[in-house]
Amino acid sequence: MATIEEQIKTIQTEIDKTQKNKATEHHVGRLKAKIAKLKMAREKADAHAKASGGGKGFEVKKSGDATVALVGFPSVGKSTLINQVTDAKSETAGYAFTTLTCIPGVMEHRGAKIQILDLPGLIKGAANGKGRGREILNVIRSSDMVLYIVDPFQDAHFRVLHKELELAGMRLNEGKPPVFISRTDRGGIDVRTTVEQTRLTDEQISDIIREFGYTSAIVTLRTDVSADQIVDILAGNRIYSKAVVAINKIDIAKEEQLVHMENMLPKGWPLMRISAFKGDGLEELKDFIYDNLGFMRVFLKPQGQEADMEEPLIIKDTSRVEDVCNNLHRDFVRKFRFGRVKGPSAKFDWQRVGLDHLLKDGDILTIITRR
Ligand SMILES: Nc1nc2c(ncn2[C@@H]2O[C@H](COP(=O)(O)OP(=O)(O)OP(=O)(O)O)[C@@H](O)[C@H]2O)c(=O)[nH]1
Ligand SMILES: [Mg+2]
Repeated sequence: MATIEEQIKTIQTEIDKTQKNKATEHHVGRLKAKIAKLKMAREKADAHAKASGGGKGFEVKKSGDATVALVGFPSVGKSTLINQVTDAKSETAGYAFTTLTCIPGVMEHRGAKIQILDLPGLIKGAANGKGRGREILNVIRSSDMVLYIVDPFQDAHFRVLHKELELAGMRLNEGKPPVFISRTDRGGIDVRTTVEQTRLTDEQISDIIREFGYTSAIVTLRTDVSADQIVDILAGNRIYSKAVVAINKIDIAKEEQLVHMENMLPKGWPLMRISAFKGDGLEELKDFIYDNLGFMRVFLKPQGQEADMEEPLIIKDTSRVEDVCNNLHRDFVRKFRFGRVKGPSAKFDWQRVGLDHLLKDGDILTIITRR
């Protein structure tokens, strides 16, 4: 009997051999569903081994307001970079696999403390465990943002790495597809859709769902669904996170090499050029990281006291007064009477606001509570 690993490999080889087009989408979707199911079984086995004192990962303690993982092939300059922008001291050298574990550093910028994780270089096959790939990918999965570091002389690297992250269940710069599947007791698989389905027939969609062991379910589609999206929803362990790219070593690259590299990257992704070694572009990179994490600063002014303009609260830039309350202490929401805001989100100074008021970067906020 083949091991889970071997079964996954056999199916993956078949997928890789199959030409991807409209006619094969359903077939490939079923194969991917089979892999997703095998991986779910593997995760269960892994969790069991861990609980009984088996494999050691190198998870790190999270700290700060957000965590960013450095992802790149060996020798692209990840450690050189973390040494420049954080307090970490990570070994660097001109040969591959210098870094062997996860090394955290903290970057303080615009009042935020951002944890950056230096990781061993990833290689092809990482998602199947090559070069401690599974441990590295687990750390990446639990970060808030991926910062790809690419070498301008290796134009094929990015695609290889991106594939490994995808195989590890990461969906970068994508939203969760609007597909809802709920198991029912009987009635078969009932597909309901609000938009025209051009890629798969109802029967093909049902086939893929049945691979997961469902015999009856209600499926609601609010998009022209792909086989991959159905598999993603049923696999359940997909991570939809943000990714940005820094092209390193610009000090030794020609303009046309940089442009060529940029053309190889997915359209519309946030992108920057740096030289970690020379220090070029690093202040801009700090802003770039901060901006893409989607933070804002809110200055708190306790009632009857001066506002604290030194240490703002760093929160998601979509936050409301209620989120600030939750961040401070759970009693704040329960005892909340009203807030007062001065700054970009206020119509006038010290506007009175409720829990659902949307805040903006640079606001000063006072929360008035009941005793
Ligand atoms: N010219 C130039 N060299 C760089 C730059 N950044 C890093 N290097 C060099 O590239 C080599 C590899 O750098 P590291 O920082 O060790 O690379 P890494 O990505 O951490 O490598 P692993 O730990 O093996 O995955 C070293 O010799 C660095 O000095 C850069 O911006 N310009
Ligand atoms: Mg390194």
